[in-house]
Amino acid sequence: MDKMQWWREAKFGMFIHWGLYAIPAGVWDDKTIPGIGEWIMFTARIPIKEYEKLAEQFNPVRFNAEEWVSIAKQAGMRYLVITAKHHDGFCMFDTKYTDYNIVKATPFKRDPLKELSQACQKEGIRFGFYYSQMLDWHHPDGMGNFWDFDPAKKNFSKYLREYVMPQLEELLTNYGPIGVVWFDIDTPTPELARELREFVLSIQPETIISGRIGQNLGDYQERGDNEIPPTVIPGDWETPATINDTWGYKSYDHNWKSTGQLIYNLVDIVSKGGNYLLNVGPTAEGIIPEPSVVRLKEMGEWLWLNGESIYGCERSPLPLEKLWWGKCTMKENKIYLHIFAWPWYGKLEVADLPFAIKKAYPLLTKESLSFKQEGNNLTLILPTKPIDPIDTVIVLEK
Ligand code: H79
Repeated sequence: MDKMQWWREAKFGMFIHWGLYAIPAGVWDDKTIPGIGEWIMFTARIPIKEYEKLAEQFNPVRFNAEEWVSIAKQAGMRYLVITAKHHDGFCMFDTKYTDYNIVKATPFKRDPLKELSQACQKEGIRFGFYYSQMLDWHHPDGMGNFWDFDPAKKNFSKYLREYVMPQLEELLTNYGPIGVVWFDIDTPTPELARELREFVLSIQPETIISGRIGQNLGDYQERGDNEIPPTVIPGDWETPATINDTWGYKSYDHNWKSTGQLIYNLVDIVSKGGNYLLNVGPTAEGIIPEPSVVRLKEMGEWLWLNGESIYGCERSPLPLEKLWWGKCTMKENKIYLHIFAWPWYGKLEVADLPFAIKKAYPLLTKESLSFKQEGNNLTLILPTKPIDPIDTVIVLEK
């Protein structure tokens, strides 16, 4: 069976950005640092010797893997990807290749990836990890840190072969089946990218590798951060996205997208053939911010009732640019019309239908709607008011 099958059906995953940057949470030396929270070391040019000290304070005693996984599950998410090592180089897992890790350098001493991988396995959520293979601001041979190291003296292939690959081996050996390895920022040469890919697959051949391994060697295409393409896209692809404007926790970022917007984004992405990897940035105490939890729960409630029109669905058979009222997904003999803007005059015209319709009904009530089809054009009589306040799904059956 195709190793992409589960991923294609899943559609919705949880991204988790968690690391030392959750402690400053966007503030350094009493100054608010602009931009995304996990980049604070770079943006504020914090010397390694200073940033390292955060580890001594990192003690997220309220972290509970089962709680996080149950938040993902209740949201209707089918896979989870957590930062094992972000650009700051701090390892959120136990590793023998550096002491700069959560087990050896913090009072916490626990391995959250171990606990999360086990909780995921128990709940039937696919577990994956993010690993920054290109940027590492702590390793002398990793890329990106020009304020502590001389970039001209870096030996990147040595870092990749003698540090990144051994760590990947640990991650691919000690945490059970790995659904996804999420690389970020393209590996600089085709040779190194190929070596990296083959190394991962030599340990777990079923693991899916993100497009940002670079050089067109990923198993699917990764879109830009928060980028939803304007049209239907062929092949497997994913949009990684934030709920507010940061990945790593920032104490003062309150720019939360509404639940309606998040459901719209999910449907939009699925209608174009992609997956939605939606991020949460837990605090230094180990808590997923409440505004995120509330929105995920509301998404889950919608998905609980309307999931049939999302999971395992194919891209829209109708030209999306003509659907002023919403989006469209499809599965087997059914077309799902996702109506976000309710036609006030109680009638919907749908053009370009690929087949003759035998039945039409709202997914929530299953009560037949009357319709008339002439050729590829359908006129559908709608209830006077939407049934779901965000997205009422109408099923058209062949
Ligand atoms: O992990 C998340 C981001 O940290 C990572 N990808 C997602 C999934 C990412 N890596 N690089 N980028 C995002 C591009 C970063 C651009 C910026 Fe900046 C960082 C904009 C603001 C801070 C550096 C400083 C570049 C411009 C200013």
